[in-house]
Amino acid sequence: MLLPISLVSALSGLALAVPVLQECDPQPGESSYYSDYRGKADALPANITKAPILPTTKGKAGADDVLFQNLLSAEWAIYSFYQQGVERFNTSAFVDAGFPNTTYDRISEIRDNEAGHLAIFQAQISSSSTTPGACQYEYPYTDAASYLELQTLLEVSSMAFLTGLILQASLNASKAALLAISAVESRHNTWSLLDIWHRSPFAGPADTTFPYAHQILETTTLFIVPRSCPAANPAYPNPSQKLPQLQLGSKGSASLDQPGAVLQMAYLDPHNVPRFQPGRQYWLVAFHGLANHSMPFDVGTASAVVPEGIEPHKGIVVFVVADCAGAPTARSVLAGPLVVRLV
Ligand SMILES: *[C@@H]1O[C@H](CO)[C@@H](O)[C@H](O)[C@H]1NC(C)=O
Ligand SMILES: *[C@@H]1O[C@H](CO)[C@@H](O)[C@H](O)[C@H]1NC(C)=O
Ligand SMILES: *[C@@H]1O[C@H](CO)[C@@H](O)[C@H](O)[C@H]1NC(C)=O
Ligand SMILES: *[C@@H]1O[C@H](CO)[C@@H](O)[C@H](O)[C@H]1NC(C)=O
Ligand SMILES: CC(=O)N[C@H]1CO[C@H](CO)[C@@H](O)[C@@H]1O
Repeated sequence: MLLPISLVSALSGLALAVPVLQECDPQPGESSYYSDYRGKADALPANITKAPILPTTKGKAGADDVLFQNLLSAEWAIYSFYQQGVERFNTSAFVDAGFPNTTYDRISEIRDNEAGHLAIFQAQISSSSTTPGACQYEYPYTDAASYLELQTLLEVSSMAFLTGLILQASLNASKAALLAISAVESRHNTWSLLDIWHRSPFAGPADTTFPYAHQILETTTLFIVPRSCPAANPAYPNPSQKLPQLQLGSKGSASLDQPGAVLQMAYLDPHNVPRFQPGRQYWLVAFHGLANHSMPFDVGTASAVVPEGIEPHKGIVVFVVADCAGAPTARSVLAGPLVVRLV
């Protein structure tokens, strides 16, 4: 389909607004490189370095430098997930596991898009701040199917932290960049939901917003090989609350569209659990769409009762344990977040 001229010029205007990288590098939005490269080797042009870039000026840090340091550190993990998939699998690996013959090509293209995100985020960090480099990452997939399951979860989770980062951004340009990136992540998960899993690609009228993006980013540190990050990297995430992580307990699959059913949580690390005060009320807070629902949390059994009002089967729910209904501050969160995809 041909686009009307005015829309085409609006789109090329957007592309021109992308900050200038090194002179010879492909520019995201001005080059097909970040969509069309199909090599097995890293999709990083020579000048996009995996190493941290130290500050070259002493001025004041950019208003959103910390935000983009956090996001770039997360992006290294996501990019690496796709690069590992491109290296490990091929077209027949996915076909043999029962997936469409376009799967490997799509994974390669998403890998290229993620390389473009690296370039975009590197360019957003001012020369007065360190640009974080790559660590080594290990993911818990074992075969083509479990790889694609994790792919879907990573993409749907990215919506929840990108909307959270928009709440923290100072510059309007940063907000627009984050929205543009989240629209692309959303297309990635639309593809996998529809083509790979034959599910509805929709998330209801609004995706889920969760205000404490650094808490979701912290869950990605599980994939970092211990002590593999460059020493010069800034702390990640920043801030870091090192919260106990949640998972669904053995009875946790109680569907959220059954008000009154028991929702069972468990702690990922039995040695890192919240310290609850006797006699105090705690809450399991479920963020869904633009709203949140607070359920009294039984600290003894780590369970709560499913509330009314969660739209069944659509999008994601982000659960946290909080010491205050509605988890109104980052400090009120005592465990989580746990991102659950509704199917
Ligand atoms: C995919 O990889 C397998 C195992 O390495 C190999 O046997 C097969 O020929 C490859 N298929 C294609 C289409 O390259
Ligand atoms: C891929 O699969 C589609 C149907 O699912 C088929 O029409 C097409 O020929 C296949 N392409 C290749 C290259 O095998
Ligand atoms: C952001 O946009 C708002 C609304 O257009 C405008 O009032 C404000 O000055 C902008 N802020 C910056 C930092 O450009
Ligand atoms: C959760 O919802 C309550 C009531 O609508 C609201 O006051 C509170 O700010 C919300 N929590 C967050 C973290 O947005
Ligand atoms: C500034 C810089 O390092 N530029 C290099 C970018 O990469 C090309 C080749 O990929 C080199 O020729 C440039 O010198």
